[in-house]
Amino acid sequence: MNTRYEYAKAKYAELGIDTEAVIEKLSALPISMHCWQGDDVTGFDSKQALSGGIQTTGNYPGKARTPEELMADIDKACSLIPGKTKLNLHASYAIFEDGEFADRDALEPKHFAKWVEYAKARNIGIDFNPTFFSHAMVKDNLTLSSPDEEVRKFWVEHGKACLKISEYFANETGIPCVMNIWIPDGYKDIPADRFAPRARFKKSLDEILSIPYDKSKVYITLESKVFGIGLESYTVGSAEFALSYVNSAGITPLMDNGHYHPTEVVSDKISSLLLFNEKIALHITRGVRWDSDHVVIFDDETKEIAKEIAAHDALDRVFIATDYFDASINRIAAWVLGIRNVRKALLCAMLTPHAQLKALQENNELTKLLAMQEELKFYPFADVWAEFCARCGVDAGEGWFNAVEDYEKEVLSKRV
Ligand code: RNT
Ligand code: ZN
Repeated sequence: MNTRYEYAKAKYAELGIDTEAVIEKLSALPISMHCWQGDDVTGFDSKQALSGGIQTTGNYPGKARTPEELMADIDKACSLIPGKTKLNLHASYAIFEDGEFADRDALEPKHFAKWVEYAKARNIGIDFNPTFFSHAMVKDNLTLSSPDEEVRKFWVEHGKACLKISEYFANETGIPCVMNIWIPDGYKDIPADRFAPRARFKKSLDEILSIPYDKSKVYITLESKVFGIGLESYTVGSAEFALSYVNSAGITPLMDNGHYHPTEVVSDKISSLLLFNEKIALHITRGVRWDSDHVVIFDDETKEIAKEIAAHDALDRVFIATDYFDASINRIAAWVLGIRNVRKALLCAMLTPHAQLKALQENNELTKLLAMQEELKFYPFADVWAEFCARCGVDAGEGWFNAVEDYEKEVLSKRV
C-alpha cells in the first residue's frame, strides 16, 4: 500500500470518512457508457445523415465503421476506465446478419443478440434508446408528434419494439435496463399551434407504454430538451412536458445537462426531482454555448451534480450515463476522459463530509461552511483516486494516454 494513500486515508478519517468503504462503493457504481461516441452517432441501420437537431463536428480519423470495430474500441476505452460500466445502445446499432434487414418499427431482440453476447462476456448490463432520428420516416422534423398518422404510428411501433428489446436485455444480462425516450420533434420558427404536437406526443407515449412490461426490469425514462439545431423556436418534449408526463405515467425523468438554458444548472434540479421520484436518470455532458456535447471535464458543474447525488445518499436512485459526441479528437480518448471525469467527480463527492456541512447550514454557520467547502477542495482526493485506479488495474494518471496513442497507431490509423 502506498504511503500517499495512507496519508490520505488518515486525513479523511479525521473527517469521519472511511476511504476503504468509498473505494469499494465507487468500484461497484455503474456508469452507463454511450456507444455513440465511437462512430459520431452513425449506427449500422441507415445511410441517412445525422438529423434531429444534434450535430457532431470534426472529422478525426479512425471512427468505428462496423460492430466489430465499435466493440473493439469500447473494449479499449473500458480497459482505461476504472470501475463498473454499463453499455448504452441506440436502436440504430442493430446488427443484421446475412443480408437481413428490419426497419425500426420491426426490430426484434435477435437483432441485438451480438450485443447481448458482448455484454454477457463482460458481465455488464445494457441500457437502450429508441432512435427517433436519422431516418426517412422522420417527416418535417416530427416523429411521435407528427400529424401524419402513418408517421406517428411507425414511431409508436418503434417505441414498442424497443420496449421488448429492453426487457430482453434485462432478462439476458440479469441487470435492469434503462430505456430512454428522446424525440427531436420541433419547429425552427414560431409555431401557430404549440398544443397539438404535444397532445399527439402524449398520446403516442401512452400507446407505447400500453404494452405490458416488467417494471422491476425496465425503467422507462423521458428526456426533455430546450431546443435543437434547426429547431430553435419550439421543442415538443420540453422540460415541463417531460416532468408532467413522467409524473402522470409513473415513469422516470431524465435530465441531460446540455438541455437547459445556459445559466440553468442540473445540479440544482436533482434534489427537487429526488423528492418526487423514486429514481431519476442523468445524461452527463458539457454544453458549450449551445447543446454542443463536448467531452465531460472535471469542472464545477460535474462535481456539483455528483455532490447532489452523494449528499442526498441517492447513489442507488440515480441512473448515471454519459452523452456527448466529439468527432474532432481521438474518440477513444473522448470516452476515457469523460467517463473518468464523471468517476472522479463521484469520488470527490463521496469523500465529502456531507453530514457536517449540512449541520453548518442548519445552524446558520455559513462563514464556516464556506471556509470548509473551500478547504475541502485541497484535500488529497487524487491519492485516493490513485489507490482506486491501482486496485482496478488502471493507470491513475496520464499514462493511459500512451495506450490510446498505441491503439491509434496500430488500429485506428489503418481504418481508411
Ligand atoms: C439529444 C439527446 C439524446 C442524444 C442521444 C444520441 O439531444 O441528448 O440523448 O444525444 O440519444
Ligand atoms: Zn442526452
